[in-house]
Amino acid sequence: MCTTCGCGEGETKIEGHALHEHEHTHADGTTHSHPHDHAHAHGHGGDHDHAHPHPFHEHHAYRPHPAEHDHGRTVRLEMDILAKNNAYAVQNRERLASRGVLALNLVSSPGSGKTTLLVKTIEALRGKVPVAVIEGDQQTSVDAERIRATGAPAVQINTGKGCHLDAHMVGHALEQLPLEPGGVLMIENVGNLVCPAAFDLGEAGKVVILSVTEGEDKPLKYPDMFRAARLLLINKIDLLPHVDFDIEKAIGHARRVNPLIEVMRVSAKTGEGMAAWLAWIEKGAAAVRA
Ligand SMILES: Nc1nc2c(ncn2[C@@H]2O[C@H](COP(=O)(O)OP(=O)(O)OP(=O)(O)O)[C@@H](O)[C@H]2O)c(=O)[nH]1
Ligand SMILES: [Zn+2]
Ligand SMILES: [Zn+2]
Repeated sequence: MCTTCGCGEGETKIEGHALHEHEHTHADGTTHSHPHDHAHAHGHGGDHDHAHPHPFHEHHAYRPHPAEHDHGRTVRLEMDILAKNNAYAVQNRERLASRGVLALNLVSSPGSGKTTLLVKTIEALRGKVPVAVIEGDQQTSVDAERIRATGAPAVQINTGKGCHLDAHMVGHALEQLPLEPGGVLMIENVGNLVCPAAFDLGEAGKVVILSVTEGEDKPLKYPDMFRAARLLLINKIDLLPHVDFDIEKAIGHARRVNPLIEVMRVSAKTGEGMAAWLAWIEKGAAAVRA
């Protein structure tokens, strides 16, 4: 996981502002402010560790090889980070449930077509299901602008060096988004099939997007992600005649790591297969509203 990959917790920005630049209040009423980011527990459960002047990750970023680590310590740090994340995920999930909002976490490699798919999805659901979007990217707000052009509200999270969204960032982004009852929150994660698998954001489900230009062995190479996902969307099927992608083999590989995964074939470009995806979303939103 990312305790060894050098990603930085201290560089997160939401709509251009550092995560803890301002005083803010969490869903459970905890209020705090920090002049700069550091690893801390926010008092949920009482285990503050403000002793760290900078992110855990920075301690590791310049080590030449993970084998130099004390492995017991690495495992403890990972468990600590995930335990804190999971506490925030619980808060996010309660908040979304209380508003009757279905949240989906879209994960994939870079360039699989997530933003294009989101734009087309929002346009198709217009007038039926309100959609709000959290956009995760390392540096730019290009994707959030593409979403806002559809008229849907979007908040951009920039993770800097960070390779995934975590539940704390998503909780703060939620403070800035209108969440309509019966609506859908789409979270476009950072393009990365590794780290986002480990972080529960409080979503109802992860949707993994694999495009036909990527190779059918991805599910075997990144099994954690395909195991964590509820639905596999195979995108860019309009390109199938032009690429060496065995779609049945890809589905077989996905089912080998996750026998329960649902699979849909779509083209965000031509609209082929989109009806099944839209129906799946509407069914999910109705179930949350009920
Ligand atoms: N042929 C084809 N191209 C597609 C399809 N969906 C997306 N694309 C193209 O794929 C490229 C990447 O699409 P994006 O929507 O930006 O992908 P993304 O997953 O949001 O990318 P990152 O946010 O950078 O990870 C663009 O050139 C899209 O036009 C599709 O169904 N068919
Ligand atoms: Zn995108
Ligand atoms: Zn906070």
